[in-house]
This record gives sequence, C-alpha cells and structure tokens, in this order.
Amino acid sequence: MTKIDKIDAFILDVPTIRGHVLAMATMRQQSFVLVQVRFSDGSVGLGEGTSIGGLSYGAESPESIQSAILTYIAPVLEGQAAENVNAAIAKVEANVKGNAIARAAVETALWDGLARRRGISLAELFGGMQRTEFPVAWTLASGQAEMDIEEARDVIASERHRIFKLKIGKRDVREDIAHVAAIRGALGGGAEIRVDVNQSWSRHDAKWGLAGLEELGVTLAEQPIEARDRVGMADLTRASRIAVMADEALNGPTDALAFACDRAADVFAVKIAQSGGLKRASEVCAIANAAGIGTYGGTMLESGIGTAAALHLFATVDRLDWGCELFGPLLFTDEILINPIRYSGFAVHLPEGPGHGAELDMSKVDFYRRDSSRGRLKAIN
Ligand code: MUC
Ligand code: MG
Repeated sequence: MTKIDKIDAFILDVPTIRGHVLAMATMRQQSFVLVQVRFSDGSVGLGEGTSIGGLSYGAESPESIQSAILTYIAPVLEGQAAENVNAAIAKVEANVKGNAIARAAVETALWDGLARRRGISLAELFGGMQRTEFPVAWTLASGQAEMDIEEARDVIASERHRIFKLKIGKRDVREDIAHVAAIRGALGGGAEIRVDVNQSWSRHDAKWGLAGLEELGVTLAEQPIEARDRVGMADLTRASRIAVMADEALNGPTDALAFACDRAADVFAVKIAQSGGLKRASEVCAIANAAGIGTYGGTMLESGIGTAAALHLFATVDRLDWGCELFGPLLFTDEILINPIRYSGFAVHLPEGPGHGAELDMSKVDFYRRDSSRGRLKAIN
C-alpha cells in the first residue's frame, strides 16, 4: 500500500512586474507557499497555498500557511494511506480548523500524486474535462489610469486578454468612478470592464458606486462591501443591474450555501485556496449551479502550480459562466515552471500531462526560496 511519507512546505518570494495596487495593499512581490508530498513508492505530488498582501487580504499569511502545514497537517497525514484522498481530507478537517489555504495546498499535492501514479491528469481523475480553454481576465492595478490603459492596449494587441478587472476602492468612490470612466473611454467597446473593490466601500458608497459603474457599462462588481455583511450584499444584488460577485466572503461550501439561500450574490468567485481545496471548491460550484448563481474561476495570484491545479478543476465543472482570472504566472518577473502555462487567443489553456501537469524549474525554486542562501528578498509584500 502506497503511503504518504513526507510533507514539505517552503516559501518562494518572486517580484511582481509592477506594483499591484489593491485597496488593502500594494504588492511588489508575491510569496508562494509550495508543498511537496513524497510517497512511499517514490512518487511526488505538488501543491500550492498562496495568499495576498501578507495578512491584509485574509486571515492566513505565507508564514502561517507554512507553519500550519509543517506543524499540524503533516503529522496527521504522514504514514497514512496515499490512495484515499477523501479520507485524508476528512482527517485534516477533523484536526485543523480554518486554515483553508494551508489545507488546500496539501490536498492539491495529494490529488496530484494520485493522478500521476495513475498516469492521468487531475481533470481525468475528477471525471473528465468539459473544456480545455478558458476566457481569462487581466487585472489593471498599476494605480495610474494612463499606465493601465497602455497595459490593456498591449495585452489586447497580443490577444491575451480583453476582459479587464479594475482594482478600485483605495480612493474616494467618486475618484474611483472617474478612474474607471477614463479607462472605459480609452479602451472602447471591444473590452469588457469589471471591478473589484476588495470590501472597501460602505453600503452607501456602494449604492452610489454601482449606479455610476452601471452608466459606464461595467458588467460586474466584486466584493463591493465587507465580506461579513451578507445582508448588505443581498440588498445590492437585488438593487443593482450590474452583477454582484462574492469573493472574500466565500470560504467554502457553508458560506456558499448561506449566500445562495440569501441570494446575496449573482456570481461566486470560486478559489480553490479560499474554498479549502479542490473538493470543497467543486462543492461551491455545485451550490452555485443549483442556486442559479454564476461561477467564475478566481485566483489568489498563484504561481503555475496553483494555477494549473485550478484549471484542472474548472475544466471539469458543469459551468464557468464568467470565465476565469487565472493569470497569476503573468504577473511575476520570472517563471518557476519548466513548462509555463499557455495564454493565447484571449484564453488560458489547460496544461497537459499527468497530474496538474505543472513541472517546477528547480534552479528557479532554489533561487527564490526564502530559506536558501540566494533568497534575496524580504518576507513582506
Ligand atoms: C482578488 O481579490 O480577487 C485576484 C486578481 C487580482 O488581481 O487580485 C486577486 C485578488
Ligand atoms: Mg477579489
């Protein structure tokens, strides 16, 4: 019987191509937490658990993710049977509360190992793919409208993206609307514009803001108000013609069910990390589908490992109404895979090969590892 032998987790700090200005933090680098699970038959599985902006986005930091994995998850799983991932998930959930991103990272590596041992892809392991390419949004978040416009024109010209998510919420709501109007006006009708407020508006700001965005033809507003304000989200969903999307509010199927019952969103941003793993993310998708809520493949700005795993899950779900934003690897100055994920024809393509298909470039891993002698960057985003 193949067993889980050893679980390792390490942090890579990789710079972003420009400052990524979000309402709650400006990212100049991203800290990927990579997980490597070694199995008793010599096979290996890879996973990733990555958050955003230290502790400014959510309750888990790169350091807490690594420590939860090494201190609490690894001892529960090491020595256990490798082939029954559902049993491993149950064991971890019984022993580790919260820490969804840490749990997701390990679970991804377990599924990856299982699929690789069987010589099939993750999507095949989950029952087969319904799509192999996905419309992919790009986030405009330089903080300056002129720079955002130039960047958008470049990626449209190279046929990478024509759906744009603008990060707003850092400035006054009226300034936000003016910022969106400038970009909307410059890009014209060929580009679809969505916004992500990352919880920064008050309920009153949101009333004003969504009305202004509607006039500009914006199609979707992500997490306009605080994640914990489900009643406010339901009010906005009812009142607004722009689709309202829940993101930070969704930490797995229990939240998804509450949001579905309260009709507190038109769309769910489904993130494998935030959902607590691929299995729970698929349940979030199922709840959305059953409730008539749209789905969107969200990102925590992961490297190619987390991005590939998410693509494999989203390849298998019944619907992915709003496409995805799985552009993470394009936001960094360097690529850590030897087989980078492909972006072309305004789409991201499902990686091929066994497991999630992503293979690490170990020279890059050594270079960016925080604990390596060459790891040059500081821990804080
Ligand atoms: C978020 O809130 O959705 C996803 C894309 C991006 O630029 O930031 C993330 C986080
Ligand atoms: Mg978001």
